[in-house]
Amino acid sequence: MNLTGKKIVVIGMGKTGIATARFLGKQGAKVAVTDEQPIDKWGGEFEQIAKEKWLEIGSYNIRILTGACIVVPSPGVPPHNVLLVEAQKRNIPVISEIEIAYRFLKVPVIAVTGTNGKTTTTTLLGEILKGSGKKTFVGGNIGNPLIEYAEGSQKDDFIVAEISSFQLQWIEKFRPFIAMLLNITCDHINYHGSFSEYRRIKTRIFANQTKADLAIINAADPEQEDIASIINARVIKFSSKRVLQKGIFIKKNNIGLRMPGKNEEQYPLSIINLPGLHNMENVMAAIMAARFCGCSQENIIAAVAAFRGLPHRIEFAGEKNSVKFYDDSKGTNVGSVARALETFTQPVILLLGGRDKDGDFETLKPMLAAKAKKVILFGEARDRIASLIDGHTPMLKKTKLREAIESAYKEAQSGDVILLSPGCASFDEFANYKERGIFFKDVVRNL
Ligand code: UMA
Repeated sequence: MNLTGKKIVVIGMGKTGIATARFLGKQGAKVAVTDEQPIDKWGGEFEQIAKEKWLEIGSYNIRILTGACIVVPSPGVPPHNVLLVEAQKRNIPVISEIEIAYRFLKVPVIAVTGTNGKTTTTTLLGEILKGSGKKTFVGGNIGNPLIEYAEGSQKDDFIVAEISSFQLQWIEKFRPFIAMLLNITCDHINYHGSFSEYRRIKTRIFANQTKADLAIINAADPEQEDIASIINARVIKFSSKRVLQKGIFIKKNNIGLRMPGKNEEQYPLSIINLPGLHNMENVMAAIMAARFCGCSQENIIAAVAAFRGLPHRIEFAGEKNSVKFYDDSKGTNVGSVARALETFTQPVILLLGGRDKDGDFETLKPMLAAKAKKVILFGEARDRIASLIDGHTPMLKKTKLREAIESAYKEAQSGDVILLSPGCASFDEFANYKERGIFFKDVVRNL
């Protein structure tokens, strides 16, 4: 990809936009950058490129597209954004940061996507590969853009990349040699426009794979039932629900891995230190990819057993008067709330709310009836959620998360679980889900 002298417009000056602009500038492109926010709100790293000769700071207006050869939107810029719509009208190619990075990568890419479990699976797979003596870079949507890696010396054996639907929206040739789709449930509807579009974009992770590549899919996910037929790569399935003739699955107290012509391998479930069936699925997907990369069963078992999970994902956050608190602040969609509820056998008081992403909360009703003793709704989304889940489960509404936690504790009895699994974004009250989770733990500590 020769970028010398070309005008490339980068929209959004957060982590991705700044790293992309820097990379393109180094490649000899003329980079025009813009953002809907005033310049003093742009990412702190912008200072490092602010005075470069190749950089032009443009207004957030279609005028910036004049003479552009390519437009690179940051992941958070939705497809209906005026600049993107206009660029397409003018036939200016719109491509994502991962696409540009891919064109310059020399290290094989393993890509992990799914509505939930991406970060856990990406991190675990990275740990297994590293524990097996393979030099590995872990990046992508997890927090460090792939384009930053493309800029460096690229000395690793593998890249494990967490990939979001936002990043897949504008790929062309992006072709991971292993791609996995963990699950698809309703999320990001306000960005993609509909669930079917979101689902279509998720499956693009397999779009450029060939028979030389591997696609790992979830046999227990109803949204993936007909997916194998559109994949060119070799397909291997994982299942938490049934034993497979070929693939990886749960069988009694073990994970079984069965491949044609090979003895069945067994990995005891007791080595997994993460809660819930969904995490067993994440572990199975990671094991499958690791075996394909040549990791031994012994090294895989050691790495899985050492992995303690990540913060804010059904994380135990303390106990007061025999009431247990769990922080699932990363549970920002309805599917993840269902998965979190599923993991508990005790009565749950659920804290649900924040900034709505047009979630299909009505689908939670059977799960709430089975698992939740009470729902405390909070934040901007509280009224909409209340109207969608109205029924058997008692509800309370509070404005802020602090009040919600305090009232949950007042309502709780010994043996109950108080679970923050908000099913919404945090931006009505917090900078991000991490800040919300830390706040939750702080309030719990001081109850
Ligand atoms: N902006 C615009 N116009 C818009 C939207 C945003 O100009 O229409 C500007 C904002 O004013 C801001 C900048 O774009 O200055 C932010 O860009 P961004 O939202 O794409 O954020 P980045 O800092 O580049 O972070 C992105 C991912 N963010 C999103 O996908 C929203 C990060 O994932 C990712 O870690 C990072 O790239 C590195 O790859 C976060 C995320 O929430 C964690 N991801 C979603 C998820 O996991 O569910 C997909």
